[in-house]
Parts: sequence; C-alpha cells; structure tokens
Amino acid sequence: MARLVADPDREGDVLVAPATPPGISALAVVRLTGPAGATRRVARQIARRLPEEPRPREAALHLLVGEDGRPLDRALVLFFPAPHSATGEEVVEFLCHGSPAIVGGLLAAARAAGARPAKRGEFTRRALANGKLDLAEAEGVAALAAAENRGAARRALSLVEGDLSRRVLAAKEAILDVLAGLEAGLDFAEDVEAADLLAAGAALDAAAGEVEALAATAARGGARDRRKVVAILGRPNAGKSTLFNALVGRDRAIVTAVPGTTRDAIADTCEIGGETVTLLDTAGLRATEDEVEKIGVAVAERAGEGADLVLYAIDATRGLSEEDEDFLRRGRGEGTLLVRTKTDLVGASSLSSSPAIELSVSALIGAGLEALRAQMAERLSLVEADGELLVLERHREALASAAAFLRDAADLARRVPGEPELVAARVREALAALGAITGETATEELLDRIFAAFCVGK
Ligand SMILES: Nc1nc2c(ncn2[C@@H]2O[C@H](COP(=O)(O)OP(=O)(O)OP(=O)(O)O)[C@@H](O)[C@H]2O)c(=O)[nH]1
Ligand SMILES: [Mg+2]
Repeated sequence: MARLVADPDREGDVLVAPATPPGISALAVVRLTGPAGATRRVARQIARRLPEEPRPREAALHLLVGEDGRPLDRALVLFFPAPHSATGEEVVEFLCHGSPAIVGGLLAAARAAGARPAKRGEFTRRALANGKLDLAEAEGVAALAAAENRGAARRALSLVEGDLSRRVLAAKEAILDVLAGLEAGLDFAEDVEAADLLAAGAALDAAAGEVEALAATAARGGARDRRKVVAILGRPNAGKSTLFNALVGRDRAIVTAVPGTTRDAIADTCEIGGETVTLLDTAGLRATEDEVEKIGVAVAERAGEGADLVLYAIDATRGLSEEDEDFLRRGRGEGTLLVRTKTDLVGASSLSSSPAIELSVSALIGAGLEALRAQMAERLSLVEADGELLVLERHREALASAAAFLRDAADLARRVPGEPELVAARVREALAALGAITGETATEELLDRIFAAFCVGK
C-alpha cells in the first residue's frame, strides 16, 4: 500500500490540526500525528511535564503552555503509540477547553515546536497509507462527519466498518481464482481446454451477477439521497401552520385565528424515518378575490403537485367541507394523507366520523404526532432498513465498469476457438475497476480529489 502515501517527501512531518470545529464549546480536541519520538517531542514542548514514555491511551491532566512558555490551559493529554492509533503513527491528543484562543495558542505552540498544519484529509490519508483503513472506508469517515441525519450516519458507518469493502474483496477473490486458472493454462499448455474456458465463463457470469447486485444496492441508496418533499395543504384556518411548526420543532410559520394567515409557501426540514425531509406550509385553499392570496393558493396547489406526499389538513371542529371533497376528488390518492387536526377540541366519540380520515392529531397539545411521523415514513418509503450499504457515485461507476468487463470476459470465454489471453485481459480490467473502490489501484489524482473534500483534522 506504499503507493498511497500522500506526499512521500513530507511523510516524516509531524502534523497538527484541530479535530473539532471553530467556535466556543465546552471542549476542543487538537491532534498531533507523526513519527515516533518526533511527535512526543512536539507534545512535550506544550505539556512540559509529559513523560518521555507516557502511558499509552491513559488520560492525564497537564498544564499546557504556549509558544512563549506561558500557561494556556490545564487539559487532558492522551498518547497513542504507533501503530495503535487512528493514523497508525504516533498520535498525541489534547482535550482542551473549547476557546478559539486556546486552540489557536496550541496550534501556534505546536508549529513553533516543529509541527506542520495538516491539510484537508491528511490524517485520514496517513491512516490509509498505514493500512489502517482502505479508501472506501476513508470515504465513509468523511460521509460520517457530514451525515445530516441518523439514516445517513448509519449508512456511512457501515462504509467505515468495511461492509462494502468486504463484499468487493469477496468478489475479487472469486475473480482472482478464475484468473489464476486461466493464467495457469496460458503458462503450461499450448491451448486451454474449451471445457475449462466454458467453466471460467460461468464463474465470471456469477461474479458479474454479484457485482451487479452491489451496484443495484447503490441505486437504492441513491434514491434515499434525494430529499423527499412533503406539502401541508387544506382549507384556511385548518391548522396547517400549527402542524408545520410542530413537525419542524419551532415556531417557523405565523399562526393566528384569522383565516388566510399564510400567504406564501414556507419551507423547513424535519426528520422522518431517520432521514431529513423538506416540509412545506402553504396558503389555505379557497376561492378569493384578494390578489395576494390568489397567488398564494396557486403556489399551494403547485407545491401539492410537486410533493412526494401531501398532508391534507381537515379541521376536526368543522369536518370535511364540500371544497375538501372537491379537492380530494381531483386528488392524487396514494400521495395524500388525510389528517384531522385540532382533535383536542372535539369529543372522542366524533373521532371516527369520516371513514376517509386516516389520522387524527392535535398539534397544539402534541397528540398523534408520532403516529403521523410513522405514517409519513411509511408513505415516503423511509422506514429504517437494516443492512443498507452506503455506495457513493464513485463506487457505483467502478462497480458498473467492473460488471461490464466481467460480462465481456464471460462472452469471450464461450467463443470457439477460445482466446484465453483476451479473457484474462478483460478480467484484469475488472479487477482494476474493483481495486479503485478500496484504493489499491487508485491514482494520486483520485486520492487528491477525494481528500480535498475532507475537513481539516480528519
Ligand atoms: N385547540 C387547537 N387549536 C388549534 C390547533 N391547531 C391550530 N389551532 C388554532 O387554529 C387557528 C388556525 O391555525 P393555523 O395553524 O394558523 O391554521 P392554518 O391552516 O395555517 O391557517 P391559514 O394559514 O390561515 O390557512 C389558530 O387560532 C390556532 O391556534 C389545535 O391542534 N388545537
Ligand atoms: Mg397558515
């Protein structure tokens, strides 16, 4: 894996970077990574009482001093000897107080002691060079740090844990077996038996099937990556904005007792089934002469048409009006969820009056919202599934190209007279495509591109 090393000439540098975002917080982390000994020498300029041989992975409180030797902070220091660290090198972590002045002071002190500020992704790149993780897992680390919801975090974690890498490696093993058979034939016999080639063709088809299945998982993962849109529609005063505010978790839209309060479409996000969903509040639907409201109603109707799901709000104290029935007749069936609102105002007996109503909520007292969220997840196909893989666009392309080479190789293997060299050449192309996923065959340019998207300190 030596060819994955970032900048071979600078490999010996001690790197320093904050691992936590800028700004004020309770704690911040500043990390050093580098060659054994050199990293500790930098650390001991900052934590002057740090022993020459600190106890591995044991937090100890130290006075930290700045480049001028004056006290900066009293903080925990952790020492990770190589190779048992995140980067596979010697690592020292300072768990300091989260003030930008302290973090800045530590960075300056580390620089003065000979450390170099890390570039984006440079910590992970060193981990890659030291075989701590492979390229797909490294991409998982970036995806995990950027995950905007629980679903995305779970899928990214599966990438970090190597779920994709393991399946790619298994496919590669099977393909390597076939290749070994072909190459043995090439070396030791004048011509490879036709029967052997047929068997190789069948094995290559099976491998192509496995790779295509992985690529199909990728397509499903992609569908989740598009953010779903839910629009709340209904008559004026139906309680749409109140419901909207309850779902997004803050007073985003104005609520008043005056029908026609909301004029424009208002967008915010909420988490449904572990995924981030865009929620739209809209103007109440009614025939009106008011010019502004008229436009608002048109915007609402368009929002309804473009949404993946419409929550159609019906005021429980009024029930279904003729206009509601009208709208629902024109309706969109599957894509609409009828929600009876303000149920705190009506007796339990009248709750099931209309068979069309699918759910009852009181956004005011927060009743029925969990059931509503569950229904939304169901309708949006966002029910949390186990074992989902995160497959990035880059992986998808590599899988597709590997599958194409394998199908091609299988076709060639069935040809008479057989040309085993051609088959073997295609198989090697397929292996190279798969190797790019885990990084063995990744070029420096590709690595530069991938790591440019990382945060500093990762
Ligand atoms: N008791 C009770 N009142 C509610 C509930 N939801 C909304 N309301 C009241 O109903 C009135 C209208 O609520 P909004 O949320 O503004 O209704 P809207 O559908 O957004 O109205 P427009 O924007 O005018 O179309 C306000 O006075 C709310 O306080 C509820 O669950 N219970
Ligand atoms: Mg409103």
